[in-house]
Amino acid sequence: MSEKLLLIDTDCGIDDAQAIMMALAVPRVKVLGITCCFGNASVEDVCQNVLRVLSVCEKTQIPVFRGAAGPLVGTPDLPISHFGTDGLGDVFEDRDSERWKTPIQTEHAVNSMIRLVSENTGQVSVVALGPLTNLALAVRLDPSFPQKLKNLFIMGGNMEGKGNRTVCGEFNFVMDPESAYIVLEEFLCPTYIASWEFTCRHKLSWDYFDEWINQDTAAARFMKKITSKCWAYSRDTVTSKDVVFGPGFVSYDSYAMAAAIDISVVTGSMECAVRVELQGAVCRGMMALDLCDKLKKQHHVFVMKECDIGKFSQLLMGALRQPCKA
Ligand SMILES: [Ca+2]
Repeated sequence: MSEKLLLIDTDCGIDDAQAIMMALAVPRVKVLGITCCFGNASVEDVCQNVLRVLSVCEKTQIPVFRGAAGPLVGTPDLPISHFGTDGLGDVFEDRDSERWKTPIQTEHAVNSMIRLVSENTGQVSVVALGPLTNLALAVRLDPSFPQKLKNLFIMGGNMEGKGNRTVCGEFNFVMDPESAYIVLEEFLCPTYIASWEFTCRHKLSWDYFDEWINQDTAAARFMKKITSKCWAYSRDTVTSKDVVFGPGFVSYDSYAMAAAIDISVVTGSMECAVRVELQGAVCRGMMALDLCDKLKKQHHVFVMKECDIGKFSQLLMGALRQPCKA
């Protein structure tokens, strides 16, 4: 099977770390670079978090680029505490040390995306795991950027109008609705979306989680550590996810990553036009599905609906079997 080229755009919190590890664990996947965006934490923390993940997986040859520090419009709604103030559960004492700052590339994330995709036209899958600010900036700097992609996988948005950050808004889209709008209007490449509801509807059990983090590997010990004090991984915490979908463990970003690695993980999807609401008092940042073609948009996306949970859980289990031999 031929090698898959991935470019990962992330606001590296704990679930991003899980998704990135999933990609690093698959031998036929080559990660060209990881571009960072604000979101779960400041972009500075996000860069450091990615470097920690690469370090534990012994993949520090993969370049890490600093990108957008805030949304296109307005100020970032920080600090976010879903995964701790640093995005990785506030368990490390060497935050901001030179070890985690020095390796960050000097090239800006958006320039690096355009360069890496242009060097591999038609071959790169972009996996977007955070606010879509870097991608929106990329299409503004290079309008041909989307058509140079092989495809685009996004974790974000809604398919049922249910929200986690706001009443109807999913975190990644609500953090920068204008960027989400630009990407879904202007990226005409094949686009696959793992919405918040899709990920929650395919949650895994806490028994799976326990087995997963108790594997005897460096990556599993790392995951056990970063989830140890995080309220989002406490069985006693009731979140909006639990209220709407029932209890369980959801590795949100990993669903978009799994689809990028092996599209057969997605066993059903809705093919339709979508648009992000920018004006609504309640619905700003919500993704609307145009199932009856009212918008008359030519470009349709694939909104994931069904998942092969067996394949998904195997890919996720493998994510923590690292470092693995090349
Ligand atoms: Ca994320």
